Amino acid sequence: MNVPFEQRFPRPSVMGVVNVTPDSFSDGGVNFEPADAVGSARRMVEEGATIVDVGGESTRPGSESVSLEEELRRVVPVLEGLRGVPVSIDTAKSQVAARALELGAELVNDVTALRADPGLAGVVADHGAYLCLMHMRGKPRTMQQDPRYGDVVADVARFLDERLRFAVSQGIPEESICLDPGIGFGKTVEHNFELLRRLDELTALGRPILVGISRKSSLGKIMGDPGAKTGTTAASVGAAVLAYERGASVFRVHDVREHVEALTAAQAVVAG
Ligand code: HH2
Repeated sequence: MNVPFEQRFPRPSVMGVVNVTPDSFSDGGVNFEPADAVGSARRMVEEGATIVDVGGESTRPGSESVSLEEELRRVVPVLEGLRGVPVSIDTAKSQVAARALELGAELVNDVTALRADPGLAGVVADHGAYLCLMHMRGKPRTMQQDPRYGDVVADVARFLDERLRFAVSQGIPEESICLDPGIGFGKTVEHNFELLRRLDELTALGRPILVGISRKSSLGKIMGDPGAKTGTTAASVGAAVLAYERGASVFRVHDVREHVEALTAAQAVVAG
């Protein structure tokens, strides 16, 4: 039995992003070679990341899914090179998650919140892994086509609560689970910032909240470029600090050192 999520990942914890993909929205190709990915991940841990999130499939708006064989081909050499390093696997596929957990990963980050692969919940439960359940409206290929909600925060909260109950019903201990509003996954700029502004309504669900806004296009769009595909590091850090103040626990980021420094300062202000 693991220690509870909040003990393993105390507020604030930083999760470094390692995309082993040719096409991720902000760092596609940078870590496509296993040696580059392993080097980046190790540097992130030296810079203060609590864990690194290794993913072999881009979920950016408009992206197509990759095959099981291709996803394994991308991530397995990286996971082999990261033995002894704290790793999360960013996948919706049970076979990728199982291989990663065998190779030492401790957390499964599923952007579909256990809706894509009926075998994934069992794999997480059997391995006693930590789990991140994320909200997404629709699928990456079409999710940014006119997203609408009644009340985005209430809708996301209801969804996450339902997925949390489902995960627990599948034998995954509630103490092992964190929740994520899924910034940019079927949401407008306004939706994304409203979710962060009213984050207290998500922390009220009783589980730690993970936020991934790092470099996302909403941060570029509010700078006046409606066609922005990415945001800057400074904008990412600013949003992360305020999300921390509103109760977020884990920050999924590309620029680890900057976030660790800013969140350490924020913690000194907030917690003394
Ligand atoms: N965002 C991305 C991917 N995985 N997982 C969680 N839990 N939360 C997120 O916000 C999140 C995520 C998208 O960012 P990135 O991995 O940098 O891009 P891409 O999907 O293009 O690889």
